[in-house]
Amino acid sequence: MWLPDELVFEPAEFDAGHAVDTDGDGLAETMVVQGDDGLTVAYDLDGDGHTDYQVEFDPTGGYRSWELHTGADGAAAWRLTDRGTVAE
Ligand SMILES: [Ca+2]
Ligand SMILES: [Ca+2]
Repeated sequence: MWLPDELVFEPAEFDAGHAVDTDGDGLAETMVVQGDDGLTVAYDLDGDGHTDYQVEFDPTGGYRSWELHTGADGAAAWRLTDRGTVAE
């Protein structure tokens, strides 16, 4: 069962020009965006140029992680995989 806010999730537009290669495989897969409402870390894990995993941090230390999930019918949808508070 999916919560309504999962259905309206809009991932960050992945920009390889501003991404970094954190695992050294030659593909820049991690992009960090500092916004007015917090920090967003977007990942293009399969290298297709589009975000498929994203973690959002709000100014109060809360976070949510989202994953692009492809179902058995091939349809892709975002779902919330974790949420919580970063330990201080
Ligand atoms: Ca990489
Ligand atoms: Ca991708």
